[in-house]
Amino acid sequence: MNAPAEMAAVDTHAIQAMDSANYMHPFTDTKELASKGARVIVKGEGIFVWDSEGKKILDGMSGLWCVNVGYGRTELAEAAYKQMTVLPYYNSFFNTTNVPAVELAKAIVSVAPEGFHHVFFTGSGSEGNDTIFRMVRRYWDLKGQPQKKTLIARNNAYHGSTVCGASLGGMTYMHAQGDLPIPGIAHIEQPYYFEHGQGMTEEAFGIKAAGWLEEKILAIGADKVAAFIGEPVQGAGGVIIPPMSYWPEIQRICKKYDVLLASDEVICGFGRTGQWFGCQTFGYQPDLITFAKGVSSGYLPLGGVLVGDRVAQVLIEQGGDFNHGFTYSGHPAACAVALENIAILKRENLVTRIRDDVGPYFKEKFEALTDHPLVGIANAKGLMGGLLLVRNKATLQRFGSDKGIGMVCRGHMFGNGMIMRHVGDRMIIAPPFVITRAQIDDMFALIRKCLDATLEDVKARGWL
Ligand code: PXG
Repeated sequence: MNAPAEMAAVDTHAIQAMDSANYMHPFTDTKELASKGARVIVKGEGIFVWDSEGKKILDGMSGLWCVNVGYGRTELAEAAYKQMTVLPYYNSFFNTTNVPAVELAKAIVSVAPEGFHHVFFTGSGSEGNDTIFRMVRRYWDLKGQPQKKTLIARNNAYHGSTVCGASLGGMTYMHAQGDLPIPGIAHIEQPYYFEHGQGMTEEAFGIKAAGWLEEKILAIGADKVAAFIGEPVQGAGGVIIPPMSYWPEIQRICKKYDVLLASDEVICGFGRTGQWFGCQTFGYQPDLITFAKGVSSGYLPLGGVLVGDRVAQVLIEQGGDFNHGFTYSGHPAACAVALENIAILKRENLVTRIRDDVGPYFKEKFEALTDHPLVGIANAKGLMGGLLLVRNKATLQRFGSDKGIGMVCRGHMFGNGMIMRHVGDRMIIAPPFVITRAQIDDMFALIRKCLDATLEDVKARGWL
């Protein structure tokens, strides 16, 4: 596919100059970026994007884990257009509602796991997790146990970038800026088999890692713990796929100590793991589910919380006002787009296709990358995967954080027209759901070429 004909000509240098003059990017060293100039993405179609120089790039990250139905979906543009011409915005405060929000809540409930009948809308995943933080505390207040306040999360988790989201998250480099986490949040170690489970079976490690939750609950006191929150698969943390024994054991522990269980499905929700929700793939029944990204395939910003019956009943029956919400909660245009997005997922069987067809095919190819000299471990679930770049395959010796091996590899990926993100010495991938088997073949040929280029580079640097 060549660059689509209608792509407008863009003056890259002019845009870069304006970019560095006025635009502060997220998670970016603005001074450094200004010295290099930002990459300008101008167009997307299917699984590809194009930059302003006309370079075609296979988007192995679906934007930022969100453009699941692929780029260039006119159905979604039309849904937004139609809704905006009728009612672009109205709020859901003060006893009002709007049609797309109502219809979307029903559509989300229709694909949700059993026991979920209510949806709270936000504008993003971070706001979704802020909502969970406030909602679980409200729940325990209403239950007459206001001292049950602490939320337990995990190291290397990502739950967003608001004060609460960053605090729930376990990214130490985020905590380091601005005295986070806020009080009332505790962390346990992540279920990363490679780092913490060597010498054990994966199954035994899953039980052990879940046991860290029990230890933490006992250390804090079960009467003070409100909830545990975790991503089914940690995405931004490097696609850390827990052993299958992990989540059911977490569930057992939460039940035992009467701790609410929240599943942050901002990445896993709406099909990424081959089921509508990651908790279905990993066999647990949370009380609350955060969603965002894939609900609208990122075409418009939208997030929220699926509120399980246990929590909803208390909030609704006894709660009165829940003093929480956002200007854009239930935004009509965003909801109209999400509604059409869910219709596409259903119409094209995209979730089942991940479970039965492209998912297993992708997994086989991804895990086969371990035959490459640089790849120590590679694991995939659904349409997401993570691999570890190593210096020595036999011993799984790592390069060391000073080397920045992931950055080097990412550079070769981009140089060759492939987007795979790095997290430390892990390379991660989450392509759009619409990827075909033939495109998967092409993608892995490209990835292998990039890994070869990385290997040559690493040798030239004398790192081996
Ligand atoms: N929870 C999870 C599990 C996420 O992955 C959020 C919450 C926050 O969502 P918002 O919409 O507030 O950004 C996320 C977002 C990365 C990366 O580098 C991942 C996210 C965001 C930015 C970068 O992988 N995930």
